[in-house]
Amino acid sequence: MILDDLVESTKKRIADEKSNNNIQEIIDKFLKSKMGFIGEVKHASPSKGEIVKDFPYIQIAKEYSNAGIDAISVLTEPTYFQGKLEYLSDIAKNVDVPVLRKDFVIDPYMIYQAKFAGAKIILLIVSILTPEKLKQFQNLANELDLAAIVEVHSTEELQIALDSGARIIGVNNRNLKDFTVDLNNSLKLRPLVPSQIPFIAESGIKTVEDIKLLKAANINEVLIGETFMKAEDKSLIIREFKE
Ligand code: IGP
Repeated sequence: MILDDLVESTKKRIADEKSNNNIQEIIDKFLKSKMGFIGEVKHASPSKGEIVKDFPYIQIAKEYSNAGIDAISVLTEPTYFQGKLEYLSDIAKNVDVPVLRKDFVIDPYMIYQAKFAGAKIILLIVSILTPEKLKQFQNLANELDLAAIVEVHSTEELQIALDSGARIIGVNNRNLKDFTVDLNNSLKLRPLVPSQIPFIAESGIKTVEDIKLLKAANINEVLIGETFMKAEDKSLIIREFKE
């Protein structure tokens, strides 16, 4: 029967689209990096307003990619960050490195959207989700073969993240309530994360000294937005930070 055949071939087609061992590849890449970089494509932010006037986002993503970074984070939140999902889909089509949907994921729909737009990674922020939703969203991400960075800001949130089965941890050095930034937040939480879980330090990273400090603390990846966005020559600053 043609219909049976169609169901079988559709099953296979969808299974192939959903999964290609992406999560494990990303985890392995992050663990191997000592230390790697995630560059962020961000037009504006609530703490800084408009960060750059010109926003040739595909060009910026290509510069990051050519400079050998491990992933590209793309803000898709429109109101405070002037982001768009379209930026992400355009970038994903134009670079080979994995793209992260940076947004305030509160609905499973946003995870399907990310997958469909070509993202390989999503961000899940512990402080805006219940522990149940956090688990549910990670299950969905696992099913779609999307890596999830679970973002925390405190020891308590880190515990919730680890209990929920997080496979990648991001520590935000910026307090999302008052926007203060403290790199010590990453240094303090680093020893509490098992070594098989990639540890990403996020926000407020500006200087070679910052990089040295985080590298010495055994951090796998740093996520940098503003400093890279403002740099005239992105390959130069990334080279300096890599040394
Ligand atoms: C980048 P910075 O200070 O380098 O521009 O920060 C990134 O960490 C920051 O944009 C960020 C963020 C978030 C934005 C971290 N977590 C959650 C929106 C939502």
